[in-house]
Amino acid sequence: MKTSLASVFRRSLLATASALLLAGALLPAAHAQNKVLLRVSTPAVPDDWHAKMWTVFKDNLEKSAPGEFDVQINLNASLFKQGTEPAAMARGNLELSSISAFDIAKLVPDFSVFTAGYIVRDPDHQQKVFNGPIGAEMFKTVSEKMDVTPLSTIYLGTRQVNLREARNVRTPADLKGVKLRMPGSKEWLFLGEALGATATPLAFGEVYLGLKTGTIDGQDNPLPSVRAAKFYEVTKQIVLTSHLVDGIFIAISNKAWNAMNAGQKARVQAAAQAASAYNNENRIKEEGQLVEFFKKEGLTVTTPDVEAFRKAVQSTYLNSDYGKSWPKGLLERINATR
Ligand code: KDO
Repeated sequence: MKTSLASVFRRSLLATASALLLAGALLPAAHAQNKVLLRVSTPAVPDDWHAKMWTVFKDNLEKSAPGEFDVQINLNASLFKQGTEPAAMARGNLELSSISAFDIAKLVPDFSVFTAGYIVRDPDHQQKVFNGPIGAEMFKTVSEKMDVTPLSTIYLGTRQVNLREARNVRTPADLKGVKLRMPGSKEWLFLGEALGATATPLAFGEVYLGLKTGTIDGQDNPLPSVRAAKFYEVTKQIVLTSHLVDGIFIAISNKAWNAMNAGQKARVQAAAQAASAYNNENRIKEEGQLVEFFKKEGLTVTTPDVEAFRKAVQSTYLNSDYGKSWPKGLLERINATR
C-alpha cells in the first residue's frame, strides 16, 4: 500500500493531538497530587471568627502561591473530635488545627499557667506574651514534646459565665451547685471548679442541646462564641466574670512542617499571621458590641464582684499542683510583660 506524504503528516498530527489530549486529562490529577495537602480540623462553628479565619488562611496561600497548597477546611469538629486534634497531628493524620492552652498543658505542664483564670490581662498582653521570649521558649517545648509547631496566637475572647436561668451571682459562692459545662479535660474542669461551680464535661457541639434540655445549668465562653453558636437562644443570663482571656494557637504537624522548603514555610507562616490578624481584629470589635446585642435578645447581663472571683480563682490555682509546678519566676515574667 502506498502511503502519501500528506497521510503521514495527518497521522502524526493526530498522534500529537491525542498525546496532548491525554496529557491534558492527566495533568490536573498529577497537579493535585503534587500540591501540599493541609487538612484543617476545628470545632468552631461556621459563623465564628476562628472558623472564618481559615478561609483567610486559604485565600492568603492561594494568592502567595497559586496552586501550591490544597487547604481543606473541616468545621464543627467534623473531621476530629474537639481535643483530639493534637494527637491526630502528631500521628500525621491531620496537618493543621487551632489548639488550646488546655490541650497543650496536658503534655507541657508549664503551659497550665495559661489555663489559670485572671493571669493574662487583655488581648494586647496575650499577643505580647506569646510573640515575645516567653512564647518563643514555650513554643519550642511544645514542638519538642507534641510534635506540632505553633504558628500564630489567636485571641478567642474573654470567657464569661452564661446561665440557663437567671440568678444573683456576686461571688464564687453564688455558683455553688450550678452544673457548669466545661470542655472535657481535667484542666478545664479545674477552672470550672475554681469559679465555684460544679464542672460538667461536654463537647462544644453538644452544649446548645444541653442548655436547651437542662442537662446543664450553664456554660462559659467568650461572647462572640455565645453569639455564633446561638447559646443566647437557650440561656437567660450572662455574668461578666471575665475569668479567662482565652487564646488558641494555629499549629501545624511537624511532619507537614518539616517536609516544607523554606519558601513554603514562610508562606504558611504569613498566612497564619493573616488569619490571626483577621480573627483578632474582628473578634475584639464584636466583643465590645455584644452586651447590647444580648440585652436586646432579652438576656440579663450582670457584673459580679470580679475582685472576689479573681482572688478565689488565683488562690485556688496557686495552692494547687498546677500552681506549684509553674517554674520559678514565670508568673512574675508574665505579669511584667507590657
Ligand atoms: C469550648 O469548648 O468551650 C471552647 O471555647 C474551647 C476552646 O479551646 C475551643 O476549642 C472552642 O471551644 C472551639 O473552637 C469552639 O469555638
